[in-house]
Amino acid sequence: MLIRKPADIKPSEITSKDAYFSRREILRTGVYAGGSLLAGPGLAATLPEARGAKLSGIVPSEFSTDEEPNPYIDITTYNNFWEFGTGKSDPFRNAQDFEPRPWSITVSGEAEVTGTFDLEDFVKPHTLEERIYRLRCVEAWSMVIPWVGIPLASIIKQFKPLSNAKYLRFETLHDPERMPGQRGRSLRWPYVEGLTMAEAMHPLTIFAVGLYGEVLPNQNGAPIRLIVPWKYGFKSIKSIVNIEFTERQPRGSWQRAQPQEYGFYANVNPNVDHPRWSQARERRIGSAGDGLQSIFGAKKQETLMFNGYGEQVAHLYEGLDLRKNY
Ligand SMILES: Nc1nc2c(c(=O)[nH]1)N[C@H]1C(S)=C(S)[C@@H](COP(=O)(O)O)O[C@H]1N2
Ligand SMILES: [Mo]
Repeated sequence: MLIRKPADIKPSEITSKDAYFSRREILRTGVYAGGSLLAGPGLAATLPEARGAKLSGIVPSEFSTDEEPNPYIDITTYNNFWEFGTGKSDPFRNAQDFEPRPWSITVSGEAEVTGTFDLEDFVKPHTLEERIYRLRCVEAWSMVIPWVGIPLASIIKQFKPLSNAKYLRFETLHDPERMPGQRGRSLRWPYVEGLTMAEAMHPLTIFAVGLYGEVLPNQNGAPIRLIVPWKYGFKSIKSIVNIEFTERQPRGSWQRAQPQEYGFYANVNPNVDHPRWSQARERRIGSAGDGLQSIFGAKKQETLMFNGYGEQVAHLYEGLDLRKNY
């Protein structure tokens, strides 16, 4: 597929959600009514290499929100990915030449099974699911994104973590030749993030490999990234090459850069302000109805505790002071 620049995207594509969602209905009935179309659990996930290639065998998820997803153009042109620049339109512009293949992932640390795996082998034993999630950035904007991914729990189980594996630590690719933002010192590279094992095993946590039913675009973290929908967006680390099972709490890149502002947990919490701004409300990108990612016109809405996923995740933090553990 040709690289899509905003000028090449037809207005019909920008509002092509109708077409997209009727395709989803087909998927849905294919899975649940047709039954035999998909093999169900154990269906081998395949990841085509071509940009924008359609993913097949996607199963819908009970965890999807029924809110209207942002258009493809918002999700793929308004990004945060400092490896490709610090501006919101930099990743779209600077990640086009990035070649996310071949790709391998190294699993190390406190687990029975460790080693380096080709991406294809890493995802193959799993079933692809569509997960429509809210993404709430710490900078008080949000979007609704139809990811395609794999529950992280099913990936983790394959590696048989040992009982002293208390956390997972993730690293993004470090390759300044391929990631121009890494030639400067905007952050310490590689980008690092971490989760507790309970957070990583939670059914809402996924590794995303696609969006809108297609292979993940480079600017969104190709070929594989974390999605933790109840946490601020910075926890959802992109373009992962290393996964470590560890006993010690990992320190994330933002936590290291600004520990007074960014903590390990980073749960979305409207009651705990960032030292420099309120977290009580957020702007839904594009919601002003005037087309492209206008953060300025976007309507403000209340931010929900745990980004609206409290019923599913609040128990993970019982007894924890969320003011101290921000
Ligand atoms: N490696 C890496 N991962 C990253 C970032 C980054 O700069 N580098 N930015 C984070 C932040 S702050 C957000 S809000 C989300 C944005 O994801 P999106 O661009 O797909 O919407 O990615 C997160 N993952
Ligand atoms: Mo963010």
